[in-house]
Amino acid sequence: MNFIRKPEWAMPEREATPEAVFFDRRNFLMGAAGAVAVGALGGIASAGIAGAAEAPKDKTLDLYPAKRNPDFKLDRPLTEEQVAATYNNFYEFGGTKGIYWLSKRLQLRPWEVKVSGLVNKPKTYDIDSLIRSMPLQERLLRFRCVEAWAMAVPWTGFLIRDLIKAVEPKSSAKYIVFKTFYKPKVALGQLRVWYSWPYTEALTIEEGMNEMAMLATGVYGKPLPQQHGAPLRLILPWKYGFKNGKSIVSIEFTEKRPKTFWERAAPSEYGFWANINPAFDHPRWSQKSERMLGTNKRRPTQLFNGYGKWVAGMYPDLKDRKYFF
Ligand SMILES: Nc1nc2c(c(=O)[nH]1)N[C@H]1C(S)=C(S)[C@@H](COP(=O)(O)O)O[C@H]1N2
Ligand SMILES: [Mo]
Repeated sequence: MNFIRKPEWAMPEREATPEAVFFDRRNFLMGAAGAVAVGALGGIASAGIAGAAEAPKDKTLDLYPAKRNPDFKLDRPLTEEQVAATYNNFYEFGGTKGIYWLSKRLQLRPWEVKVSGLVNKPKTYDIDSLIRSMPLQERLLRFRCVEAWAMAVPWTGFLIRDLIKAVEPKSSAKYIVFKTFYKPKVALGQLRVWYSWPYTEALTIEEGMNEMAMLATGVYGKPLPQQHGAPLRLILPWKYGFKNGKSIVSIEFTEKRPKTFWERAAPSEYGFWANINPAFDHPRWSQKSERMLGTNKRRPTQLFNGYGKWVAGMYPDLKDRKYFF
């Protein structure tokens, strides 16, 4: 149910980032004092810390760096790895950009991805076998958040279409719904009850079959770090960043279009399609230009982030606002 709609920007900082108030970084991750503080909040101390000795290893390391696809040339320098890795949106871990250290609490193995719904071959994949069964490639791509910051990043991953083909959707399937993990003892942002966890994003099957639609497993020639949505996240570079759901555990084929996370949180500001278009401003700011992370250089926003050649044909009316927020 969606009866509490309280966007992040409407909250005092104290509510928006409870974890930052209760814990300092070192104590939270490592120290006994941190464990006591966490325990006081109610049993959270039992949550696993990433890197614990018993955690199984990533069995895909030999796949990186993957072969670069030369079709995707950038018109701007790559964003520095450290810059991209320390300025993130990942509300599961808090409402600020500096959550990379909190995200390290997420254990990446074992990890399963359940593919279900209207398909002939539903399957729950172990993440390592899933990644090993798909052809990986690297693409240098522009990435644009709806908040008007942007970056240019080398993502490694596979085409969603290769997974779609493997599970054989039934003709009644119209949408693909992607869900992030739900582990509020690890991701304390998920204790904020006014959001509809787990983070949910979705595409039409046609969008999922598009050449530009990827599931990323790596970045900068290595497996994804937690803050970028390890071990599996969407990369849809013609859409605003919030469509690029992170740390996916479920992929479901449905007939009905779901309500996505940001559509539920603020439906007048964030829609289902979320294609990038400088001609349609966000209700609270302009989308005409974007700020590159690292350099702060401003660049004009491009229709479909410059990927119209691949994706424009999927949207019948480029004058209709519904496709562009
Ligand atoms: N599960 C989940 N996925 C998410 C988000 C989130 O808060 N939770 N934020 C989105 C937004 S708004 C953006 S801009 C991108 C940021 O990706 P990055 O941190 O890898 O740059 O992740 C998207 N995917
Ligand atoms: Mo975003």
